[in-house]
Parts: sequence; C-alpha cells; structure tokens
Amino acid sequence: MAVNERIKSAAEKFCFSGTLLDAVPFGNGHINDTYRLTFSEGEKTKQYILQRLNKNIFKQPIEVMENISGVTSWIRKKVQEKGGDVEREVLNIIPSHEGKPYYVDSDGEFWRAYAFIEGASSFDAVEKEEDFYQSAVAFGRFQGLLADYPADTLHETIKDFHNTPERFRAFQAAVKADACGRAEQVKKEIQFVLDREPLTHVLCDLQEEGKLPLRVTHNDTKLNNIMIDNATRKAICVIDLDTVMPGLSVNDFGDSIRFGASTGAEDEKDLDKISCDLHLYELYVKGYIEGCEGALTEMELEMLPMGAILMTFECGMRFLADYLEGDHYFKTHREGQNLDRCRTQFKLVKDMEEKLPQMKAIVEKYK
Ligand code: ADP
Ligand code: GN1
Ligand code: MG
Repeated sequence: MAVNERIKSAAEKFCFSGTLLDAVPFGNGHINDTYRLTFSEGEKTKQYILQRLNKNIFKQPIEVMENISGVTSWIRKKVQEKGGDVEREVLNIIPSHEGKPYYVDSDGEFWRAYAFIEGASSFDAVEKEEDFYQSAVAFGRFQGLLADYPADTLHETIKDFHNTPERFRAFQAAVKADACGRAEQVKKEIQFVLDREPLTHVLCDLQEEGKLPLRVTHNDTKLNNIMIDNATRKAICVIDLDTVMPGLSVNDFGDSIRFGASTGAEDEKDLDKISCDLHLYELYVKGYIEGCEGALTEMELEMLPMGAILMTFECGMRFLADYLEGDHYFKTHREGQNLDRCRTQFKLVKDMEEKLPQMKAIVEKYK
C-alpha cells in the first residue's frame, strides 16, 4: 500500500528504526488522527503509533506533551521499581530527530509517536466481562500511581474539561445561537438537559466545599483507552493521556461506566438496546475500589453512582451541543451521529436515575 505522502513526511521526522512499509488509520478515537506504522528491520517488522494531535481541541499541544512526558516518566519509574515491563506497561514516547516529544509540520500540525504496544488490544465494547473488571483495576491503579505526582506541574490541557456547570452554560449558548437551525428538531433533548440544571453542580459544589479531593485523574476513562494483553487478558497499560489533569476520581469512575456498562454502542440508533447493565457496573465498582487500594474517601465512595450519572449527562450534553454547533468537535462518520450519541447518553441517564438505589447498594457491598 502506498503510504500517504503527508504521513510519510511526518514519519521521517521521528526516531523510528527500519524502512516504512505501511501506515493505516487505527483505532476509534473521536479526537486525534491515529495511524499504525509498520517498518521492516531486516527479516522482522516493527510497529509504531503516529498521531496528529487535534489542535482545535488541544490549543497548547506542547503543554499536552509536557504533561504526557512527565506522567509517563513517573509511571515508568514506578513500573521499574515493581519489576514490571516498561515496554508495555506505560506509553513510550518516540522522540523526533530534534529530541523533542513532538514534531510540527509546515502547516503547523503537531505530530507525536509512541512505541506500539504489541500483543494487546483495546475494545470499543465489553466482549468479555473480565476485561471490564480488569480495566477498572487498571484505572484505579493509575490513580494510585499518580497519587503523589506533583499536580501543580500539570497544565490544564482543556480548560474546564469536566466543569459540568460550565458545560451547561456552553450548552445554553449553543442552543441560543442555534448555528445550524437544528434546535427546533431536538426540543425534547434540549428540555432533558434544562430539566437537570441542578444536577450539573452537585459534584463541583462538593469539591468547592472541600468534601471531594482534587486528584490527578485521567479524565477520559473509556474502555478503549486501556490496552488488554491478548494472552493473559490483563489490562496492562492506560493510554490516551492527553487529558491527565487534576480532577475528581468519581468522574473517572463515572466515565468508564457511561461507556463500558452500557448495553449498546455509544451511537446506537435503537434506544431499546440501551440501558445500564448493573452486573457490569458491579464488576467495575469492585475492580475500581480494589485498584484504588483504599485511597478513596467515604464521600468519594458515596458519590461514585453520582459520578456515573453526571459524566453520562455531561457527555450527552456535549454531543448535543456539538450537534447544534455543526459537529466540529467530535469526529463523526455519518449524519446525525452526534445526535444519536446524545440520545444514548440521555437514555442511560434516565435508566441510572431509576437504578440509583441499586447502584448505591452495590457500592456499599464493596467499600
Ligand atoms: P484518541 O484521543 O483519538 O481517542 P488514542 O490515543 O486513544 O486517541 O488512540 C486511538 C486508539 O489507537 C486507541 O483506542 C488504541 O486502540 C490505539 N492505540 C493508541 N496508542 C497505542 C499504542 N501505544 N499501542 C497500540 N495501540 C495504541
Ligand atoms: C472523546 O478521545 P476519545 O475518543 O477517547 C472525548 C471524551 C468523551 C469521548 C466520548 C479530549 O474521547 O471527553 O467522553 O470522546 N475526549 C476529549 O466518547 O474531548
Ligand atoms: Mg482514546
């Protein structure tokens, strides 16, 4: 396959070894452009990940890479101390020939490269229940590994990323502007958001009152941001570190539930297929609490179900705002995809609101 000239040119700027054979779009991320590169090295082949950062979203790509460099060196040291495999249990940045963790092309686009984590997969849906449990342990441990990281050195890579009241204000502005004339056809969904304004500040209020601690969090804890070993089926590496920032543990927990405990895909059109699977939820609660190894406070434990509702609500609101604004933020592959995504999230929110007593009881069982 002929390799796209632009990718080839970017690939030449990094310290890869061998001759570039192939470059294919890879994964199902909604933000960056990800490619898997294959190089030949004598008889062998070696793979790498090359990504073009979405600089419409990450306005300060150098700061993103400073965060990732800091966090990955930190994790590498801890993996090393525990006798783990530093090639596979942490993202390894491949530097540019200039010794930088990125390369800026002539159009001002930012590229970065990682060693490819071999013999592992990421999943867009739970195929084996155990994988979901494993992802929970891994995200919990991730939290532990970064518990003593100097949080004040981290840049806020996306301002107010999980500031739900701020997201609500941005949503209201999108409705008011109605840039594409779409508001009329989604009145029901808009009303769903407006009805839940009080929900938006529950967690922020607790944080402001000092009742929920600020921690170093991942902030994008989707199942497909975890690499699972093909042979052992253990979660080995947390990836997609662009949004590692100070945040709330309950949001990290909640975002995983939103994505992984749903009975359907994020963009499923048939809403009858969408609900929160309490069995998967329970597996995640168990794994996350175990992974955090006692670090969560009583209030954090109590608020885990709220985190799930709120992250799902916030994400649905973001999808709807993007739909109203003309689908500029999240990658879409078909018309109406952001609206479908919004609808699955709101269906999940409703379902979780009804299941809240059971969700709380499950946390009680494992805390
Ligand atoms: P996005 O921010 O767009 O979601 P990600 O960094 O999550 O981008 O990458 C997209 C996908 O590429 C991941 O879900 C995963 O399948 C794959 N991927 C990313 N980094 C690696 C890596 N180092 N090794 C193997 N696969 C990777
Ligand atoms: C984006 O990059 P990706 O696909 O892992 C988004 C998350 C959303 C998610 C919804 C930086 O995650 O916040 O929850 O889509 N990432 C960013 O699927 O906005
Ligand atoms: Mg991702």
